[in-house]
Amino acid sequence: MKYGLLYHYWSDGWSCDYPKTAEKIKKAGFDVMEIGGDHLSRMNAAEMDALRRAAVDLGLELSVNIGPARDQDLASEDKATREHGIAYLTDVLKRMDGIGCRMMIGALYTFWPADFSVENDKERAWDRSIDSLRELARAAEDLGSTCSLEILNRYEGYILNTCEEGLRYLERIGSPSMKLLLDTFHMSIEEDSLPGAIRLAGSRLGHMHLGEGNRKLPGLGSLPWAEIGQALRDAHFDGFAVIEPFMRYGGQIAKDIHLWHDFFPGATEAEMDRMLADSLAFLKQHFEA
Ligand SMILES: [Mn+2]
Repeated sequence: MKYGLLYHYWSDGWSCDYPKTAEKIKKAGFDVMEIGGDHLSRMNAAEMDALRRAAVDLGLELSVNIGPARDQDLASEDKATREHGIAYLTDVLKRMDGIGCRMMIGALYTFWPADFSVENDKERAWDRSIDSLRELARAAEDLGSTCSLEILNRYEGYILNTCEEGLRYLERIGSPSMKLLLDTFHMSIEEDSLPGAIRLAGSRLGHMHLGEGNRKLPGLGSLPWAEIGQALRDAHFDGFAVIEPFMRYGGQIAKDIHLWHDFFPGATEAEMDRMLADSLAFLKQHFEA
């Protein structure tokens, strides 16, 4: 298992200077940088090369996090929208190959966040998205890449809310390139037992997102981290465990993830660095027992 961090930690907006951020993430002790798929999809050849070289020079592995837009919805009733989504994700997979990355993650089966102002037919959405993912799976298999489908809580999605659902869904896709992403934040809302869900996923667990129930860094809340670590060992998880904290108030990220209060008023970058270092040490202590 390798420890990673989502690129946005020091920022309150979604933009990112990746070579510079890669250095900070490495310096903080991580082995993996998770980048934004929308960024990768818009990078020119020179930007992709700079990112690839920064990762190689630092010995940092990469994963790509995608929250597809509405016009890229693989579960859409509209065939052209589904085709647009498949083409978009296939292009990202090819670009990943160019930067030496093999893991694409997120709610790839639909768009994010879901629209609950309309009537959503879950059964039909499964049929349509599963067909779309079978097509995407062929591209992933050809490139030797894996797609980890993120299970979301009820306020952000309706297609996959629990690990048990995710496993039935993977069964229907029927490709080794498709796995599950369990995120402890979403799990804390939907699962009876976090360690139980991890053990249930077993070898189908492709990726982990780590954060407390309020999306603070692991160790600052009340999730059962020692038990989560034991479950990851029991599942022989050897993928990327990426910390995905959302703690900064006041910018676009806070708006998008619905953070309406300031956890750490006036926190300096040095204090953010200290909290991050403490969290990584905490995780290692609880996961490597
Ligand atoms: Mn997540």
